Amino acid sequence: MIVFYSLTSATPNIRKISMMLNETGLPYRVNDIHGQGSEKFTDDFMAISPNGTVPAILDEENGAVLFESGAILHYLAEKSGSLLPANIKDRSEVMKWLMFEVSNMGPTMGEIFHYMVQTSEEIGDIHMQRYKDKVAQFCAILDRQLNDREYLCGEYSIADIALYPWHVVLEDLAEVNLSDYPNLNDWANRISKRPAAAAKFP
Ligand SMILES: N[C@@H](CCC(=O)N[C@@H](CS)C(=O)NCC(=O)O)C(=O)O
Repeated sequence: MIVFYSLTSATPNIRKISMMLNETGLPYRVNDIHGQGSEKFTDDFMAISPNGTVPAILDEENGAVLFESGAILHYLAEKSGSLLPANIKDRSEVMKWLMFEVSNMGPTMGEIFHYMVQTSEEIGDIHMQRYKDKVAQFCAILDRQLNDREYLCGEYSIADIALYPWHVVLEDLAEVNLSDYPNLNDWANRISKRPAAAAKFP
């Protein structure tokens, strides 16, 4: 059984893992760590996730402990034998786009989310505009990648799962004009029809 450390509110990083668990059908149970801030920095949780972030997982079958959504997606793909190609060239392609998402879209949208939703601290317009410009740049790159593909790497994979929950909030948080990115929109519509994407959290 996989123990899925999560929060009651389904943030995009958390949704990536609930989507993946639902896609693979791996048995899991949710351990809700009850909110943000000091509450979740217990010794037990910090031993699981030293950066104090969710999502995190524990695989009770073999004792594997993972934090960082990209590493968790990779682990669940390996464990289930799905959504990651066996061939090294195709597999590297998926890992490349997964890394692109977790080191660019995730952190930049995370900053926007923090300043717009989680804190009343003011951030100067120049900083917020920089984040929004970066998100627009990522959208343009992704839209080009999807020009002649149904999914980021051809077949549906963990690279798509890492991106989809951010796409859902692009317009509201980063004021992205979704109609500027038609390939990205078609891609999101395709994924939205998958039962695992439509399922209520978790
Ligand atoms: N790079 C991490 C980011 C995880 C992250 O920022 N999680 C948020 C919730 S979506 C969190 O736990 N924030 C609380 C904090 O940073 O203290 C990942 O991809 O898993």
